[in-house]
Amino acid sequence: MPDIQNITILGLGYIGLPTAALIASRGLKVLGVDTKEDVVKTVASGAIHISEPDLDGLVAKVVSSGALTTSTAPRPADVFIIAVPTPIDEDNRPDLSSVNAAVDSIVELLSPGNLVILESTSPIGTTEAIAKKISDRRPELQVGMNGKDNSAVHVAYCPERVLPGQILTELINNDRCIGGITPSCTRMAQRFYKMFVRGACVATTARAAELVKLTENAFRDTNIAFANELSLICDRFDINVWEVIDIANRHPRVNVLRPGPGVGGHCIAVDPWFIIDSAPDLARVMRTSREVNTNKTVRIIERAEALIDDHPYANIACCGLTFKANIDDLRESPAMEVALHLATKYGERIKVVEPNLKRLPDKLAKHGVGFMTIDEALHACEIAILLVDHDEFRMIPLASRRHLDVIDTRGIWQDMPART
Ligand code: SAJ
Repeated sequence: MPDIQNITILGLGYIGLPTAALIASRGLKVLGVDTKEDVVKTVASGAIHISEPDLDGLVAKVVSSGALTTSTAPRPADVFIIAVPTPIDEDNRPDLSSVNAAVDSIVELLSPGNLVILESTSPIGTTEAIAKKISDRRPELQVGMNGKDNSAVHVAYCPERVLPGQILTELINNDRCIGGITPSCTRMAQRFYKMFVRGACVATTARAAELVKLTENAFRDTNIAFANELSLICDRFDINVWEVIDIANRHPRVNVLRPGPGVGGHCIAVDPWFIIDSAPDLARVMRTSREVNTNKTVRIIERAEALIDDHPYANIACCGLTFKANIDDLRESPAMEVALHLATKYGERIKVVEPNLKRLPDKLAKHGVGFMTIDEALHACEIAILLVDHDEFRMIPLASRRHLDVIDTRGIWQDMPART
């Protein structure tokens, strides 16, 4: 294998930046590229623009040692990693414009011996489409498109699988799934990841690797949809859903996830659509799961409105805004959706508590809602809508919240009368 010294990473977001910092800390020279100038400047100064435990110290270290540099434009390298966003549009169809722009930006820089890796979550066939794009523009590189396994430039897919909040540990320890467009592409990518990954680097094809990533998140979405559906059934029969799940999960082959106010974040609420879009006639469970999870947010809003309308003079604490516990990320957050809806309808009666944000998001502030600590809200409010299971909320003793009428969407205040 050619000597690997220089890595160019396209995209300095939640995955690209930690990956860049980790690789740089292993003695390789890394250029981090982002189209946003403010991101490039922030990282160049040794700071970070996202919140992730321990990332600030690592970035500061590798920037000050010169191992990580940044730019808005890529430069020639031995390995190119594409870690750009792949969102869905209003019709729930994958938007690959950032991946295509990233490939366009490197295609003229490629030289024999290079390895191009896609890490972004992508529909089946994307890695092959990248290889074809490179092959069309640079036919002399023989990018695995001739049926022979003799590419001069290797192309592979290796999806990121890390959990926000634990990214640095999981980047090192999780198993990776690596699929090249030819077997030698797979082998070269495996050797590269082995330079910094402790987990197994499991080999497969590019298409299978793309579907593995989508499968992981679609499976979790479906399991959560099952839990959310169960929570509605339990409500109808006045049964405590948390108790049902806890006891059912004592069965050695059952593992139901937890109901909540819906599914948020940029992955689980989005990725199933990549499969549904590719095979709409077959992906029936996945589509229904998406609908069940989206509808759960609507049901929580309806329940909250019914409770609030029964108490016309009460103040209401909306506890939590982020898409899950102990992070500051609001992307696709169902908690935010509930709070926004209630803010629009009840204005200053709504008091938002979000210990992971320094200030109230503008779209809530414009409705005149309050922004409080949990202690202030416990004094000011008679109703609490618990939307995120932050540690700060788990720690509140029963005595401090006994006076509240509560809708607990996360099941962390189960010592109170059930009202999930
Ligand atoms: N949620 C529930 N009930 C549960 C678990 C989660 O309602 O029992 C909700 C959370 O509150 C949140 C959403 O689901 O709103 C997603 O949270 P998450 O912690 O399940 O996952 P993410 O989106 O933070 O990260 C996922 C992970 N995928 C899997 O666990 C299969 C992570 O490993 C992926 O790398 C990441 O997506 C990604 O980037 O694709």
